[in-house]
Amino acid sequence: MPTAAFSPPIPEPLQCGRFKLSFERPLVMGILNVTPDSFSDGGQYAMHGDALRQAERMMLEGADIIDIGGESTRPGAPPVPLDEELERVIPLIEQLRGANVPLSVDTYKPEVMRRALNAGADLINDIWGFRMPGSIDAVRDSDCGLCVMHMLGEPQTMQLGEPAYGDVVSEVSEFLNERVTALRQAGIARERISVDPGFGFGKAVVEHNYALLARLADSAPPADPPYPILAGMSRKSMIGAVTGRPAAERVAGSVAAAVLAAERGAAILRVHDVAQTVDALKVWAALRDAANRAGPRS
Ligand code: 9MG
Repeated sequence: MPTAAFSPPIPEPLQCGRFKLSFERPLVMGILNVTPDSFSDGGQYAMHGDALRQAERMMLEGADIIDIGGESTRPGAPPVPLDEELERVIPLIEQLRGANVPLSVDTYKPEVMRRALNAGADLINDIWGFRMPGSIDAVRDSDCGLCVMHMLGEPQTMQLGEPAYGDVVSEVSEFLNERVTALRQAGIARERISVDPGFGFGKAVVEHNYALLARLADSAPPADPPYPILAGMSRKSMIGAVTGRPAAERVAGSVAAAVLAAERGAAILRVHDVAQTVDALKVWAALRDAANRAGPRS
């Protein structure tokens, strides 16, 4: 029996504001939390100067996208008022706009989306999957990329009870399909849309998150060519649960998860530890390319 060549299908390029992102190799999105209560940065980058230095470091380390967030999404984190979020995020977009890197903004608030796009953001990363009233309108008339994420419940309460699914993978896929259909019906081009199963957002820590990782491609809407999948597992509880380590010591586990997601078709990996993830993905891509050159083994 010949062994299949090692090649998850490559999605079409993603239209992303000033950029068109190709996925011949998985891209690395560096996390820039501009929040005093960030779950893994502990607020040390809350100052804009620190955040800028952190962004510059991630770019030097090979980040393909910078994801700027002004409100923590960790379970139980309190919502941030609109003005506060704008003050955290907009000056950073303005200052980073000159760098040749796509700028993503992690927000679900339509007003933040509008202001971020006016300031020069290239991608809107919405953990609410563009369900907030006005959010689709806020992005419709630009050419920004969108990341549509699955979440069960909301950040304040999502991990309080035991999240329940029949089959988590098919339910996430159905949800993302419904959201993508709503975006397409609103006139948003297919080439602007990426999808995300939302690791840690209303999922049982081990059972659901690892089922989604195991069948990552099936968690996306059925589509040919596939929508690019973004996977964010970096330093999350699903890594801590199996390694027994606190957030600051989850680098190796997070890098392993990123590689395993790339192998299962992830196009973008959202990570804290850019340098380590970039290196690991280079090794993975070299193996993939060698396996593909060799063709099927008999
Ligand atoms: C903001 N944020 C935190 N975790 C995330 C994840 O897994 N995916 C996306 N798209 N955004 C996330």
